[in-house]
Amino acid sequence: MIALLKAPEVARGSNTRHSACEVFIMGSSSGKVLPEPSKNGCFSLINSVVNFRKQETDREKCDEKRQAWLWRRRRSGRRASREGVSEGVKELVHLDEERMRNPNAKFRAKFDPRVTARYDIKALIGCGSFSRVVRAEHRRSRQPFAIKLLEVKGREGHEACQAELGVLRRVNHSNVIRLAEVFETPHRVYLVLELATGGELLERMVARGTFRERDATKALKMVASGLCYLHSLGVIHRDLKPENLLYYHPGQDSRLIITDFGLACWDKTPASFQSKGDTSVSTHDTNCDSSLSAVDFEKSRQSKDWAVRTLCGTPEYLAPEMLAQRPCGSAVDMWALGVITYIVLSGSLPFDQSSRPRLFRAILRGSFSFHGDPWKSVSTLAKSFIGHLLTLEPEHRMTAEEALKHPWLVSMAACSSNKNLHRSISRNLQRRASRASSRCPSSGSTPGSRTSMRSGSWPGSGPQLQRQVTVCLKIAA
Ligand code: PIT
Repeated sequence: MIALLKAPEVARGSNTRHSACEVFIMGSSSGKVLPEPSKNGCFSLINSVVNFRKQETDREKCDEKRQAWLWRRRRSGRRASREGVSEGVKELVHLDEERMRNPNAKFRAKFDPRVTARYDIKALIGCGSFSRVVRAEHRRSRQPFAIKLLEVKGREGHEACQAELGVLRRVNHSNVIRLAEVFETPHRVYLVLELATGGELLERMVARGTFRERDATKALKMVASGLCYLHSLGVIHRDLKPENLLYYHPGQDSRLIITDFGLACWDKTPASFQSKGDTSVSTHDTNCDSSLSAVDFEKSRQSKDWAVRTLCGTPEYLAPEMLAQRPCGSAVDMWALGVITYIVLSGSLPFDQSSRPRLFRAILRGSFSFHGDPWKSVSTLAKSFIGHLLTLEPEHRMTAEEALKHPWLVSMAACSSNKNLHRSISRNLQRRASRASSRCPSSGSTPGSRTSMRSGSWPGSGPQLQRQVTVCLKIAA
């Protein structure tokens, strides 16, 4: 039986969680992209790693002190200007007010001068508790990039960050976010990533006037392609959801990119050893067994409470083997792909119970249905695709390679229904969003959602969309 427990805050770098409701909310990373096309659309892999370990602690501390000093001066300055005090102080106040007028200055200050020497920080495009994503421009080439800033706290934070970096440094595929450069300091890591400006998967679906099965296959083929590549390397994403799928540019022909590797790890299940051989994965230190990261494992070991384990992910997308604490491999991503396909075709979730225990029971039973609108208009082939992904036993679940060979994807739904599903999908998405906001009106999202630009729903994006948040749960076995 699974019980959700309240537990103390667990720091883990980019994915640091805050206790809220019955779960820990993770400051998951990436952000909504403003629709600004890249100038030349090309991406060059710089692949350099800049490490300024030494003097950095001092520099960061110094920066923080300077900020605090400025803040104090601002307050005393305001008082001074009211009381007509010295010109010097007034100048400081002026500088500071300038900073207030320019909100970018606040997050710009978080960037190491060596980063800003190379990149012009343009705007904040995403924000989590311990990470921020900004749009930046390489000063010399004028090429646009996204820079993810990770606040790294303690040894655990470092380990988690290194795991994320380890994955990002290895990947190079058109449907997976590419890392260009890394700047490391003892307390911060700056990931320079390719800039995706085309918006998230559901956001784009809703923005269109039409959406047919063929459109769904186009998107899902790209996701399956990215997954096939990741799984061939032995990488498991573990937090696949529409919010982590970004279009590279706003055009119709844009590729779709898998982002956010904050929970990614290396596959160490026996099946992966058999297919890839020990050597390909043995050099990596992150353990995926029972869906516990090395850090989580260490935490639960230290807590001496072996009956309680931490599980990270987005509840609605968690595979049954994760909940059952069985060994988890790349099949967990395929389950998530099944959930995504279901949403893309209907605007609703296959497992959508209002309480987490009920939700988890439904997932463990694998009980979902194709009832309601618009399932009558959806082809049997599309339902077969979903059915092969939402299969309880991971060994029987379709792999990414098999998904790419499924007739629904291969034919691009040529023999499927040509009905426009857009209206039903938008209506279902909207219904879900308003249900969630009435449950938790302040956040506009599910109870306990993280406060970030990406949580809740997007203002001004037509129908309001509901986001599922990444959480860490303590589960009692
Ligand atoms: C973009 C635009 C954007 C977010 C991102 C990239 C974030 C990417 C990302 C986040 C991660 C990670 C790898 C990539 O591990 O809005 O171009 O946590």
